[in-house]
Amino acid sequence: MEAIQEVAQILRENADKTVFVLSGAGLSAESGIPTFRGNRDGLWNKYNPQRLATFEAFEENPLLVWKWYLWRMHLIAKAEPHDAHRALVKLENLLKDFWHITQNVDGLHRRAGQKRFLELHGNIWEGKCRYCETRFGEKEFSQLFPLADREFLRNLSEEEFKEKILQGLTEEKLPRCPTCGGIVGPGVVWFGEPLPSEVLEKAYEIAQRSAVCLSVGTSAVVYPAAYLPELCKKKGGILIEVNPQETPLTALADYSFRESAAKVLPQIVQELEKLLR
Ligand code: BJW
Ligand code: ZN
Repeated sequence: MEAIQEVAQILRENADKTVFVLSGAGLSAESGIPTFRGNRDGLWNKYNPQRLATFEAFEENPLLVWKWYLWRMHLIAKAEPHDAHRALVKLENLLKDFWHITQNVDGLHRRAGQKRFLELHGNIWEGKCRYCETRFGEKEFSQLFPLADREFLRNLSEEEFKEKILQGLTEEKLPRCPTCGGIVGPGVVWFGEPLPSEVLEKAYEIAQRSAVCLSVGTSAVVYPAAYLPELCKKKGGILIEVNPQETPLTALADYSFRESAAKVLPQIVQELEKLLR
């Protein structure tokens, strides 16, 4: 039997148990959103994304960090979910207790219609003051910082973005926290910051009880997220990896698909649908 069919069979056998996907930036790569550790866009290739995603970088140069985030927000605002996002929504509908645990902050899973998801690293459309811990929901944050409004960014052409944001943004225009006056940053989790505790606890609990874990489009080097598939495997679960590149999880995986998410996930779901018919 082909590996795709075997995996579909495994999902069918476990359709009444808990199954989760751990996803990373590779899931949204085919929507045109760059990964963290892959090829970089020319504009930003002199900066290491891993160094920009820290509070130290933000304290040192909030304008640079905000320009990088707004550049990504502009891409995300224009991006559309693709077949792999939609395949994960179908899995949620076909399986009894399916969870999509994502490291992605782009929200494309939600836009595709996913309901049972956990965002380990936060949400790029929200705001967070690191000086007093005040959090701002998307709506509230776009009022505080209209340049970060999703609709505004979606309607901005490349040229307008360069003019208004890359050239026109100054430190004085950055959002200030109404409580403490500090510069508010994006509502994501940077290196050295704790993950939201309720979300992480729920993710551990799901990983421990899951019969199957699919790791999709993540380099699996950032912890504690990368621990979730390991934990599932340790507890006797089956591990399936979808990634064009090898990762530290490959050696642990029962099945490894060296292909893109948009190619493999719809095939697995199609086979599963046949089995469940
Ligand atoms: C495709 C594809 C296609 C391409 N289809 N696939 C234990 C051991 C060692 C270190 C640590 C540890 N525990 C904690 C740490 C420290 C640190 C860490 O993990 N460091 C390692 C890098 C060494 N972790 C943390 O700091 C975390 N916090 C923490 O642990 O806090 C503890 C604490 C407690 C109490 C008080 C204080 C602290 C926080 C981690 C936060 C990570 N944040 C970022 C930025 C988010 C915001 C933003 O988006 O800007 O999250 S960094 C970045 O990496 C982002 C991602 O979510 C994350 C993971 O990357 P991901 O998604 O895997 O992307 P890539 O680019 O790495 O991989 C893409 C993959 O896709 C590749 O493999 C491609 O091949 C593949 N691909 N196209 C399928 N079409
Ligand atoms: Zn504050």
